[in-house]
Amino acid sequence: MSLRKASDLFVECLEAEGVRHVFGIPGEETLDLNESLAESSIQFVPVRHEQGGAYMADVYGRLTGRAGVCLGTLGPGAMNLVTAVADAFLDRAPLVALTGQADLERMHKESHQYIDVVGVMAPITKWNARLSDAAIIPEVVRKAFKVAESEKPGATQIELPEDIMEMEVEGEPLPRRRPVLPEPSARELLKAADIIRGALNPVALAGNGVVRARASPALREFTRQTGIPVATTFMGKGVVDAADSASSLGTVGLQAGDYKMAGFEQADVVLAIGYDLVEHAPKHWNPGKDKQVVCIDSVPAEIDEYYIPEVELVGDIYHVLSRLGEECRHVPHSGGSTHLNDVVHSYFETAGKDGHWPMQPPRALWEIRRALGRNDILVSDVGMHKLWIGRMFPAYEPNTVLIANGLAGMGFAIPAAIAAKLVHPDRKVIAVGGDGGTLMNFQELETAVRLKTPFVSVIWENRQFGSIVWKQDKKFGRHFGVDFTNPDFVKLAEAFGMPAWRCNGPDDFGVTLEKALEADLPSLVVLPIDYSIDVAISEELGTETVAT
Ligand SMILES: Cc1ncc(C[n+]2csc(CCOP(=O)(O)OP(=O)(O)O)c2C)c(N)n1
Repeated sequence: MSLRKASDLFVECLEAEGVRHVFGIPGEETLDLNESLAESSIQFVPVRHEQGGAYMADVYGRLTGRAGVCLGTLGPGAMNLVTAVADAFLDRAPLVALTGQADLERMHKESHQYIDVVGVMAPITKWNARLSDAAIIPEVVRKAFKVAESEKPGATQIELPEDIMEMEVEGEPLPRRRPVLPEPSARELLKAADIIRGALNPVALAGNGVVRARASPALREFTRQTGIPVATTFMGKGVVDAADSASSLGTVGLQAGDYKMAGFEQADVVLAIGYDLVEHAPKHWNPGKDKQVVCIDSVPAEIDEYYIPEVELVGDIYHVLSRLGEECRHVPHSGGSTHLNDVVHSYFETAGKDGHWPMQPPRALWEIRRALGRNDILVSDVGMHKLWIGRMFPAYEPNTVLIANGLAGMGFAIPAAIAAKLVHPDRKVIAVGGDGGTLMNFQELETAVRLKTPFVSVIWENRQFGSIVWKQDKKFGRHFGVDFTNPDFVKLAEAFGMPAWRCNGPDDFGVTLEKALEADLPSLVVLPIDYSIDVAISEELGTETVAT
C-alpha cells in the first residue's frame, strides 16, 4: 500500500465503483478532489447549476442501475443540489452526492459558507456521512454506493472536509459486491398462488420496481400464463406493451376514476408489483379496504391502512414473478376492464387529424409517438403536460418514458434528457416541458451543446403554470398568480448555439420534429399549446386526485 493524497484514494474508490461521470460544479473547498479527478478515468462534467448536475446523476442512475454521481461545493453548492437529491430519494434512483466542506477545525463556530450540510441532507438521503478521517475513505465510499444501489435505491451523500482531502493516507478501494435480495419461502408463494387461483376478478398494478428489477419480460410472461391484465403507474409505463390490449389496462394514477375504469372497483384481488406508494396512494384504488392484496416487491410493504397485503413476496421481482407464474398456470378468472384504455386511446388515435391551433395535447403526443421508435425515449417535465403524457402516451418498453413522479419537481426534463443521451447515444430523445418548468433548468442546454448530446427540447407554450391554472379554476372558478411572459425561446436557444424552431400551424410540428431529430446538436421546438380540452376529458373520466 502506498502513501498518497486522500483525494487520490477517494477517486480510486470511485473508479472501483465503475463511476464514468461526475456531474457538478467545483468550489474552493473541492480543489483537491477536482485535481485528482483530472488525473482519473472519470469524466468530470461541469454543469451550469448543481441542481442540473444532480438530475443528470439521478437519471444516469435510473437508466443504468448504478449510482450516478454529482458534486457541489460546501454551503451554496450543496444547497443547490437539494431538490434533485430529494427527487432521487423519492423516485428511488441510485445517486451519490459529493459535497465539499470547510476544514474540520472551523465547523464548530460561525464560519464563512459553513452550513450543516449533513444535517440538511439527512432527511432526503438513505444514508449520509462526513468523511471525518481519511482512513475511512474506502468504507465510506463502498457504503455510499451499496446503500444507494440496494433496494429500494435512492440518494446517499458524502461530505468531504477540505483538510481531510489533502491529507496523506494509505488504503485500497474495497471490492464491489452485488446487492443481496431475500427470497420468499415456498409457503408464502403457495399462499399467494392460492389467493390468485381463487380470485374472481384479479388485476395487477405494476410500478417502478418492475422497471428497476428489469423484470418486464417476467411480468409479460406472467400475464400471458395467467391471463391477469396489468395497469401501470406513471413510472411503470412500458413494463407491459401498451399496444398489447389483452395484457395492458393502461396507465393509472391521475385520478381515482382511472382505477374504476380499469376494473379495480370489481377486483377482489390486486397484485401490487413493484408498486411505490409515493406515486399515488392506495386509497384511490382500495377505498373500501376490501381488496385482497398480494404484494410482490423487493422490500416489505409500507404501512398504509388502505394497503394491508394478505401475503408479501419479498425478493427479486423477476425471479418471484417467474416462480409465481409456474404456480399459477391455471387461473380460472381474470379481471380488469378495457374502458380506460378505450376512452384514452380513442382520443389518441383520432388526434392525428385534429386541426386545432394552438395544438391540443393528444395531437402533440400523437406526433411525438410517430417520430419516435419503440426504444426511443420521451422525458417529461412536471405540469399539465406530464399528466397528459403519463396517461395517454403509449409506451412499449420500460424506461422509454421518464417521469419524475415521487417528488415531481419542475425542471427535471432537460438535465434528464442529457443523461438519457449519455447512457443511450444511439436512441432518439425528446424532452417535453411547459414554459414554466423548462426555464427552471434551461441553462443546462449549454451543457448539452458542449457535450454534443443531441436531443429535442419541446416547449408546450401557454404562458401560464398550466396545471395550477387548471386546479385553481376547478376549486375557485378563477385563477391567480399563474400568468407570465416568455423570452423568445427560439432566439434564446440560438444564443446557446442550437437550432430552434417555432411551430406556426398544426402541420408544422411533425415536420419540425423530424428535422430536429436529424440534427447532431441539441435543438429546441416551441409548440403553442391549448389545454382547454382537458376539462372535458376529466369530466368524462372523474375527478382528479393527483398532485402534479
Ligand atoms: C420545483 C417545483 N415548483 C413548483 C411546483 C408546483 N407545480 C407543479 S406543476 C406547476 C406548473 C407547471 O407549469 P409549466 O411548466 O408551464 O407546465 P404546464 O402545467 O403549463 O404544462 C407548478 C408550479 C413543482 N412541482 N415543482
